[in-house]
Amino acid sequence: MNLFNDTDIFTGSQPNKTIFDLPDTDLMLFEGFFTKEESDRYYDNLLHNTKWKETDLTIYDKTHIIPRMVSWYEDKTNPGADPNGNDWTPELLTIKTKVEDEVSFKFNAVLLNLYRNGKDGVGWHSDRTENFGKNQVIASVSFGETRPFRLRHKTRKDIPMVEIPLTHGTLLLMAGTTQTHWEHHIPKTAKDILPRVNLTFRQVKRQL
Ligand SMILES: O=C(O)CCC(=O)C(=O)O
Repeated sequence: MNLFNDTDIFTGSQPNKTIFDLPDTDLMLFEGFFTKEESDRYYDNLLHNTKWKETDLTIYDKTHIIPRMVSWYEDKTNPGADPNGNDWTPELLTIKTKVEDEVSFKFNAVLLNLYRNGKDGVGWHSDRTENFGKNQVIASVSFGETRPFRLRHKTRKDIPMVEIPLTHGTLLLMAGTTQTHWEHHIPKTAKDILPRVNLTFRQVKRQL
């Protein structure tokens, strides 16, 4: 497969690293973290071999199907994990190890999101639940169509919204107090676009 050639981010063996100078967040972007060949291979594998499912969300007594497909993988030895949950695939474990080596942090779970087309997206939110802990470290890997990732500070209205195009093979690290002070969003678009697969690696510690 030879998709997403419209990008010049795959400049060599070293990813292009950006550290964002923003308050209340440790945000780091690695463009070309995976090579073009790796990215094409993982995209194809994850698109076709992941156990995708539709899920719903209830807000004010109304249930909505969320506009994307998801899949969850977690170490079964992790307290509270579903013993019948998905088994890690060799590809997911290889991606996880490469990310862990880069960021010097271990993850025990990943949420995969599939944005099938421009009608799929995710509304403003932060990833801060009691299962994940207060200042959780999230490593987000993207394959496929570039989608803009928007971030806004929850209380500092003087800080402009940040928009990061998450290109094929990119790693975005959200650490420090990012989830406490910032929220993020993937907007929908009327453009005719290809699917995008996103993986957010997390460390789940349940309060049992
Ligand atoms: O697709 C993305 O880049 C963001 C996914 C996300 O916000 C989430 O999994 O909580």
